[in-house]
Amino acid sequence: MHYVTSDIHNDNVKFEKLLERLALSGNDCLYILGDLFDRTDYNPDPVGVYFNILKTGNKCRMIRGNHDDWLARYILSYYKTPERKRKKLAAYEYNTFALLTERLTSVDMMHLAKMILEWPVQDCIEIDGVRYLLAHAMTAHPHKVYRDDYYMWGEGDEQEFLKKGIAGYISVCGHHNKGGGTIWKNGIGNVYICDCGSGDKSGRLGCLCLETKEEIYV
Ligand SMILES: [Mn+2]
Repeated sequence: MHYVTSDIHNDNVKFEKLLERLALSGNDCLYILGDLFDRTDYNPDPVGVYFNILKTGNKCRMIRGNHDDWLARYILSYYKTPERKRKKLAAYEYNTFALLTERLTSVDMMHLAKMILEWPVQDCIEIDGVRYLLAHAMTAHPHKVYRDDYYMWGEGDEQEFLKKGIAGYISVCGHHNKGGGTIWKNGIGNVYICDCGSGDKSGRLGCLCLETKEEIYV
């Protein structure tokens, strides 16, 4: 089976619960549509999230979100700055960077940053003859190429996208908790928004099975 989740936002407790629930085996695959990091201020565990994606190997496929991109670029700029000058750098906006440096070496930090920047901003897959576009905030037709921010931030006409999607494809995104804790779907069933507010105390981590359209929440 192919599953999609998004916007974990440092909540490794929910992420582990989801991995236990899915018990990925054989050819199963979980697509994580970005924003694995930042935001959560209750039990934030970015190291746990990172180790879990390493542990699952190619069973988890990541798409880059705006928060992941920020974090990776901050890490790169931090370690490229000579040690004596680092104190002068503006602090990272979220507690993720500080929490990571408590447990990871500079080599691990650079590995994480480079790994994040290799995550694509859009993926196109076909399952049982149905084509899917996966991106953090907004998808685009594969023949069109936009800059990364389009996919990570949703720089296009959002209302038009949510209403019509991309013809010939089912688009699955995250970025906004549009369904208020439930996976949102548009009227013609070709756009799904999976962000269910993980990272907020009252939020959930939502997961959609692409074959069955079953919705799983933890
Ligand atoms: Mn986002």
